[in-house]
Amino acid sequence: MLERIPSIKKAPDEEYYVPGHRTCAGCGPALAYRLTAKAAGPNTIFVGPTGCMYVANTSYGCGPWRVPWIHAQITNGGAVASGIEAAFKVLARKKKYQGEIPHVIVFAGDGGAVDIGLQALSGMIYRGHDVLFICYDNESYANTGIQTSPTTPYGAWTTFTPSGPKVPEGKKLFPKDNPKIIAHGHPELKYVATASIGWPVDLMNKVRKGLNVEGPAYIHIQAPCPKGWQFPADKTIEMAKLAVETGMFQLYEYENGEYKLSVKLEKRKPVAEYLKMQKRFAHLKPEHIEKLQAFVDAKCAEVGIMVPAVASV
Ligand SMILES: Cc1ncc(C[n+]2csc(CCOP(=O)(O)OP(=O)(O)O)c2C)c(N)n1
Ligand code: SF4
Repeated sequence: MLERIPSIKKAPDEEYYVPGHRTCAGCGPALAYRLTAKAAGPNTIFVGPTGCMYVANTSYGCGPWRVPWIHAQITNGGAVASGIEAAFKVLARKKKYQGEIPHVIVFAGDGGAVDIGLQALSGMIYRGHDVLFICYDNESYANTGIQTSPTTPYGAWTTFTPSGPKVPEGKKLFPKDNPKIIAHGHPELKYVATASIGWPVDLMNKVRKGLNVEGPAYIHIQAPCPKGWQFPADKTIEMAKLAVETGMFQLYEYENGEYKLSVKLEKRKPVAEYLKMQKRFAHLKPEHIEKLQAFVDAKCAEVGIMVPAVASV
């Protein structure tokens, strides 16, 4: 049983994701990995589907994990983790393995969780494997040079959604809401939460809760990407906080059919305050921003964030 972490002061000192990796300066997903590894501790196996948190961390021929890690295809993180979990179970049953059963954690990008990897994720949860599946959401296919994924926001520039005369907003589609897709229709699922690197203690506690349940858990972590979103490397945490404060990303746990909000907002900031900090939204016109604001208002209402968006002066 992993204990609740009451504060930053009481957070474990030990690092299981150590210095030395070719991630960008200010990389949000790298911080998400560090916090996840810290919360999970030594008895852990990581599964890394292809993406920045595989390629950037292991370039070249090395890796920053103090615990076992295995590469998976971007298509099959959930299936590889299922196999590892099943192998430990059967070896223990046959008395060929006597140690403690390790935590198995998939650390997948949004492509590897929400798009190309969704089928294997759903299958893993359906079969009830005791695995924590984490999506680190940097809102694009980043490692391949920033292409649109289903979590890329409406209106965001990517190399697959450039703004032009025919499509002035860049990306026309609104994002897929994976925590809610996973939360429904999977009877074996034990825990769903969203988290943000802007709230590290909350994030680590959700990781621990997800590992403590017996059965599958899914945590969707928003992790800003300075390269893809085009903001300065020292603004990553500010961006993570603004995402939550504007309601662009909602922080909650979903258990027994109910949303429990993790952060109490007195008011929301308008999405425009978030968009103007990132060059990926620089081409947006007022009508696009209005459309995005209406979408965010509806998303917030869905989970019970009822406070209005009020401009800060
Ligand atoms: C089956 C398959 N299709 C495409 C690729 C090419 N590819 C390598 S990394 C990557 C991007 C992964 O995106 P995501 O999962 O969001 O992680 P990120 O790079 O953003 O961290 C892609 C498409 C691949 N490796 N395998
Ligand atoms: S492109 Fe984004 S996710 Fe990838 S290493 Fe750089 S900051 Fe991190």
